[in-house]
Amino acid sequence: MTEREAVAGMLDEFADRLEAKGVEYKPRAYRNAAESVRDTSRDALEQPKGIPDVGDAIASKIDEFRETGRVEELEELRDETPVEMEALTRVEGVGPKTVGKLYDALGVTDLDELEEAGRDGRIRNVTGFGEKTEENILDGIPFAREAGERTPLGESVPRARELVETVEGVVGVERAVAAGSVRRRKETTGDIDIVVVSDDREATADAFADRDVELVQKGDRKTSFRRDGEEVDLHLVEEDEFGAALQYFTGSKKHNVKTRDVAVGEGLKLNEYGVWDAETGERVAGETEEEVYDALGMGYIPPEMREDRGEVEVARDGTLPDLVNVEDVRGELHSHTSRTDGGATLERMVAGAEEKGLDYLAVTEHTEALGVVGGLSDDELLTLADDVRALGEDTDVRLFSGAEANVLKDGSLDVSDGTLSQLDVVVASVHTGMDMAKEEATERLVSAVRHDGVDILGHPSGRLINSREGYGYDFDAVLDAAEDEGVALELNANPRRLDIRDTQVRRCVEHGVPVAVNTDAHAPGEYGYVKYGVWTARRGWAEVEDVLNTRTADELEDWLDG
Ligand code: DGT
Ligand code: CA
Ligand code: CA
Ligand code: ZN
Repeated sequence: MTEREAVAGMLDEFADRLEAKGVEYKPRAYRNAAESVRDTSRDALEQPKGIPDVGDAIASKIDEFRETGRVEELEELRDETPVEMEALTRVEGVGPKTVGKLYDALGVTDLDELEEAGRDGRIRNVTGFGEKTEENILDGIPFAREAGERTPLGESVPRARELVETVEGVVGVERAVAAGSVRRRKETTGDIDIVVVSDDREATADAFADRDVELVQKGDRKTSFRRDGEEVDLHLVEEDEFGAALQYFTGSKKHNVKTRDVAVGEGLKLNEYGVWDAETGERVAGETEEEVYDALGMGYIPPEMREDRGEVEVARDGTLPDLVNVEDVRGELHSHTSRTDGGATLERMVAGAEEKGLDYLAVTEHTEALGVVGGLSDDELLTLADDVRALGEDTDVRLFSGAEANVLKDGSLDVSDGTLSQLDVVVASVHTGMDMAKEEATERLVSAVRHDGVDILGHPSGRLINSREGYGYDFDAVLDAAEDEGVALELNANPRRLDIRDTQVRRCVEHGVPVAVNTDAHAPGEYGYVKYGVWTARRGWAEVEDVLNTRTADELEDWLDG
């Protein structure tokens, strides 16, 4: 965890615990501060008062946290309401307020006690709860339990990067590379695997045993420890084994089984140390991954594809796709500003896009039905569009006006056709009334896609990784409609969403339905989410032409007009 994440996590916990006590306004302030801290530069923490949304009170808590590793007032809040906040709020429909109420009424502190209270029918008797709520809570517990065991990629990637840097500084270490599911960019990861080349494996392992970590296992081939509740496996190898080890520990297990079968078929032996001729015992590869795949008669398979979903077969045929890269994405088609729930003004969002080197940016604000975030009326949307056009005169970024229209329960949109026709980019998304049956959800999404004004269907499933399962829907029906209508499906790149998911990208690629890799940025720092989207697109075998926003601004304009 970076220091910024740790500080932001502390502020979020503060917000949750204040909210659980029924405190008003303050939680919002802590949450805004947490968002700003995530968005700021590393050095800004030295002077927290200079960070947007951080006032005196919050600044002094940040100082206290950085000096002592704890915050007294937060400790008091934890003592007062000794609940496992993080675990409990993972249950769909259970927020900090609910946690506070259930603790006060029933003394519920963790998932087991929550389940027991539900089974005993005690939740329905708490004021403000009922039988239906109790049932929903019970339904959500298994998902919440499972979610606790895996870390979202958005957290494990920065963590792995930081760990690799640390490992590189340990005695004997010549090289360290993250492997496993982190390297394959799977949406959630179980633990972090790092392949470490060391010229003194014992000294390297010893050095870790001496560190301030919870050691799980120490050996000269593998050393494991826990840090911040997460397990890290260091796989210690020799320089000439590096490629074979990286290939093996990147996995997936199923991919490895497949590659080993291929090796056997070729009269070879493959393991984490290298590739050998099965008959003569002569070593034929091992130093690099490329060499390993080459020895097996395959082109280099990108880590994101290694899931045994046909990649070994196409690699043998020489027909591996040429996957899209982060640098191929030219622009952003889904963004927000402080006119609704964004954290930055339109001007700052545009300046941020320019700094990021984007060729184009669509400003797609929330619309009226999203009352909670102050969604814009038709008139306000048109004013925004005028402002966007005016700003466009003074910037190198091609600006597109737009909206993220709400798909209402009956599948209609909360913006008039006349208004939509005056906007360049229309994303349609479901934000409310998500408690619906599969057929209902499918019909709702299909009608949105069939709407004349819509260009992109936003975060189709509504899921939030590890916290909301999302409504189920018939993906193929939506895909067919999108194909008919020439509508793109969004791959929301926010690492909390990654929606559509990798396997659905693959279906889009097969059907020629364009995928829009959108960050849904609510602050300039979030343009950086694009990498998570591109990685997920790569897991779905997407090439440059499969991703809508790899097009030039002119090409995109043609697509929008077509
Ligand atoms: P995770 O940690 O659950 O997100 O998933 P992975 O893929 O990182 O799995 P992990 O950490 O258990 O092991 C890392 C890699 O090591 C895995 O992707 C493939 C390789 N590996 C581990 N155990 C086995 C095994 O029993 N057979 C084979 N063929 N490979 C294995
Ligand atoms: Ca792993
Ligand atoms: Ca592992
Ligand atoms: Zn949005």
